Amino acid sequence: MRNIVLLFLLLPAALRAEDGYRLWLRFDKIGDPKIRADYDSRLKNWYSPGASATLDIAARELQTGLEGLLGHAVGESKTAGNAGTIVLATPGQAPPALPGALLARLQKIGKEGFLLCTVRAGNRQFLVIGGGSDVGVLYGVFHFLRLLQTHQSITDLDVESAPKSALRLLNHWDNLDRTVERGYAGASIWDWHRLPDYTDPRYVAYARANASIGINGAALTNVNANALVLRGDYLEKTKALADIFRPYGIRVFLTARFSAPIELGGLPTADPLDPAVQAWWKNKAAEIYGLIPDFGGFVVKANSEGQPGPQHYGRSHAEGANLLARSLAPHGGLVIWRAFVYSNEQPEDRVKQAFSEFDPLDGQFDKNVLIQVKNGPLDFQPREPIHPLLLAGAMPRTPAVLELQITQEYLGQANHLVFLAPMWKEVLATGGHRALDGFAGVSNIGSDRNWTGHLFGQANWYAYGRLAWDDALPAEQIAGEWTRMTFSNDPALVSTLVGLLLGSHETCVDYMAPLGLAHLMATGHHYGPGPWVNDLPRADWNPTYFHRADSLGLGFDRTPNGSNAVGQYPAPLREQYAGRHSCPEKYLLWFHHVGWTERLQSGRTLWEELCRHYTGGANAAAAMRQSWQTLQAKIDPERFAQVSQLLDIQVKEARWWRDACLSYFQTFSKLPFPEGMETPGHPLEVYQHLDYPFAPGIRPRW
Ligand code: GCW
Repeated sequence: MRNIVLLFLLLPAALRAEDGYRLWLRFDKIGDPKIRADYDSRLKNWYSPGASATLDIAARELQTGLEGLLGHAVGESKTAGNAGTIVLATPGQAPPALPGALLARLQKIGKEGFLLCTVRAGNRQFLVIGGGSDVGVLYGVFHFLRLLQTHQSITDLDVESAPKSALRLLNHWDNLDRTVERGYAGASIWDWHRLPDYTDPRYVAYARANASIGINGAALTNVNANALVLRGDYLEKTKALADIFRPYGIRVFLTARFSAPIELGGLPTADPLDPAVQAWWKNKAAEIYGLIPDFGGFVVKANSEGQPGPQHYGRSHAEGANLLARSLAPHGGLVIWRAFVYSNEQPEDRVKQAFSEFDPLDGQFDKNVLIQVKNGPLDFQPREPIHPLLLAGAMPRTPAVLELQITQEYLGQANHLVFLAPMWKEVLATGGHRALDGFAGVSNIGSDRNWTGHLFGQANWYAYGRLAWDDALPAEQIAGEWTRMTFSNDPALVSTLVGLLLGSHETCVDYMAPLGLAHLMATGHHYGPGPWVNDLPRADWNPTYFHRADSLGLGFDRTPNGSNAVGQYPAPLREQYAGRHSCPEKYLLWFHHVGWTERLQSGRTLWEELCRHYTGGANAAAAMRQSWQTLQAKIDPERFAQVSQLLDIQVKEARWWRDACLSYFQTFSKLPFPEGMETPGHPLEVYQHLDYPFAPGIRPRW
């Protein structure tokens, strides 16, 4: 047996099965002898000042990371100032060898911040990984290892970094039965049935991966919530997870079902003004904090898509949020209240409803309430303009969390390679957005061996963490880091994959919903095109409500002549979006109804441009596959094959989206395809009758 283990360890990394489980935390021996020799000469051993669970993890990560990358043992040093020692330090546990100026910087850096610094003392040189606290050291270690993994120079290192937002959360839409709403990577990783006694080793791997990119909180359960998770036995299960995550700097949040006092407490009402309801939440909060002293708080979806909420009792969102906030406040907990609300009974344009509902409530929320706002005003579509609640001036007295969707519900799910950092950067780069108090990312993690279903889904998890830490990071840098850590530093591979990643979002927009179109997908599972759907019980669930195709043209008029959704934007965006010619073409049909033969900037008509975008997208998907194929010799067979097969699906489905949407829109435009352009493979009815009853990720029934 021992021989087999030894044999495995001696096998070159390339020959081991590469199933993606290790994510970007791969510490295989650096191939380039020059780079390795340079690191070798500077990194002899490590010193840790003290004992805490977090510092122990940091030291262990540092040691195993270095041993892997350098290919030999790297031991612990009992003293801090020797040449080549990597010194871990916090303000409270700084060894005497640490220069005073460095200590002063550490004291100012904030709990989660870190400092990587080369120190020269006489003719000795050592390296400090300092943190504002123990978890800062852990973040510093992961960042340092990232520098080595990506072959950066560590001569005269001086890197200082601290997160801009205090809340960097994952939101899992995981149900207690282990199904995952909008999950495409297998079952939920939370094995509720066997918790708390059995703790899957994956929980540690999960916490470690998140810590490596600075994620510091997780809401474990679906916002379409089940009250059961607040029952005593489930709280014990949550406690087991919280205990595992704590040393990694991760706090646990739960989703609170507004009607829990009825369902769990047996009360006749969940009215926020009812004293018995208030007492129930107070006791529940005390029970939770008795088990989990650092519990983060509640994430709440209320009065939205059938979820219970304060409006059932004639109360406002503020009254509802404050009910929970007051139960958590004595313990330091937060209420993260989602602004994703819309109602069919409301005749108002759906994209206006969240702003209309929430903006007037500014100033009415308790201090420990934050509003969680999706990046766009509709619903995680392939492209949306920024949500007006995220712009400066909106709700200035209410802290805001930006909600991004990592799981690709509307972007090809786990079948398409779509790198989301460029899309998120579009929102973050919109002029005049407000300061963000936190980030929430709807997770794409599941029980699949490679965590995210599509190997490249890992890039979106990674990018989310990096951007939540520092939203100024360029998408290109993030793509480069991920590629180098996940595959290799081979220059041709890096430039090919970075190019492929950076172009993939625009490609997907082109083949799904170009020029500002949105919500064209099929019903329920949201998989594939369904622009023709117009028979759903709620008007604003129908694609036809959103694209407004008719014999004259295409697009939703949201100017003052139409729904005036532009009126929710401050100047100068308001005027820019309202003007037919000043509106960026990527948002054109979101804000304007444009005639089929009207000319766009290119001089071509809308119909021609639409055909060109859809066709260009389908062609670009084929080009993505081609560029992946050029890398075959540089990538291990397992990962190469998985991605190749999924790219085949993507190419096929890009074509499907193009053909289905263009065939359908042609029934309105009544115009021929531009000269030389291929026509759809099938008549429209064929696309309309495709049916995917078991597509994954559908919302379960309660
Ligand atoms: O994107 C839509 C999804 C729903 C989801 C909802 C929300 C959790 O289709 O599945 O419900 O948004 O964000 O609440």
